[in-house]
Amino acid sequence: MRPTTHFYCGLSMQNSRMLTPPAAFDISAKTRNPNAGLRGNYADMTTDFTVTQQMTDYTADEQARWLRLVTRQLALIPTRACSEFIDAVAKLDMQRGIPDFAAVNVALKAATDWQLVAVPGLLPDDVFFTHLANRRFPVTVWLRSEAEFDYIVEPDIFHDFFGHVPMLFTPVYADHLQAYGHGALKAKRLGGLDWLARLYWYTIEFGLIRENGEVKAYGAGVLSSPKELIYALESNAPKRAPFDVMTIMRTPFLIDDVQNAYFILESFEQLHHDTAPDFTPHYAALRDDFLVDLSAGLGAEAAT
Ligand code: HBI
Ligand code: FE
Repeated sequence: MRPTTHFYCGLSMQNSRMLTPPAAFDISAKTRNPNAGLRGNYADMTTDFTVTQQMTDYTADEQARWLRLVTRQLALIPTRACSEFIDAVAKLDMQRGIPDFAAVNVALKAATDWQLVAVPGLLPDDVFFTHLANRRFPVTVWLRSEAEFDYIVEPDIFHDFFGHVPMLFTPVYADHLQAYGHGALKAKRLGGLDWLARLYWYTIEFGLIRENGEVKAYGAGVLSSPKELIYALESNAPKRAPFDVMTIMRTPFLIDDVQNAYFILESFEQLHHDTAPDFTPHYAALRDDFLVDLSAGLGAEAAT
């Protein structure tokens, strides 16, 4: 399936060397023509783009589909997800049904002081980052259709909840994500959003981490996709390189296929520490720099 609207993470192309501004996020156009542009119902949201999750709106078909999605993915994670993810998943009991964000928020508040907010779908960058900067994670309320069971481009509740929410229970990760929100808001003001979007992509979405000598997944895009979870960890095709902020910021990514490159953290402390500095001085240098040519390699290491 080839998506038509591409502004996930503000990047509209596979090779973001050819930088053009992302398609303007025009909610009014969406409300005028509900079939155009974004999925989701943006009509009933408040000014911060949040909605009320209506548990009774989920149909029996959707509950059944959720259970099949969760069950398939749970079978894959014990040997492939990082231990923090596995521990949180055990507490979340996602096989009980589509999660009620209000109930999860009680446990999440106690664990890391984060909160989930229900949203209609993709958000404009600055709205998304403002939520992160305030320890609020936007979770899409709708579930993919049956035709999208194996693959969906836009985030739905399965990607957002199964992929992202478990990691929010880990304090250092949770602190990093808030700091990322602040950094991204600043980068946007300075014209550096593409670099920060790549950082998000290769960490929060597609990040790998070494744990007791083995490579595991912590990125939501990897953990919510059966195909990519196996590919990212077990295929010889992609490059796997040590986590390096400046390399990541120069590495283009794919939004509609498995990645060509993955970056491996040594610890979540490394993520938090290496991204804590203010990148402002680097933006000028990055601006005149060339993107990494993945065909030439990244100093990649063999899969372990
Ligand atoms: N909106 N709901 C939602 N979820 C995202 O992950 C998201 C978004 N808007 C913008 C955005 N991501 C990106 O700009 C970041 O992924 C970098
Ligand atoms: Fe995501």
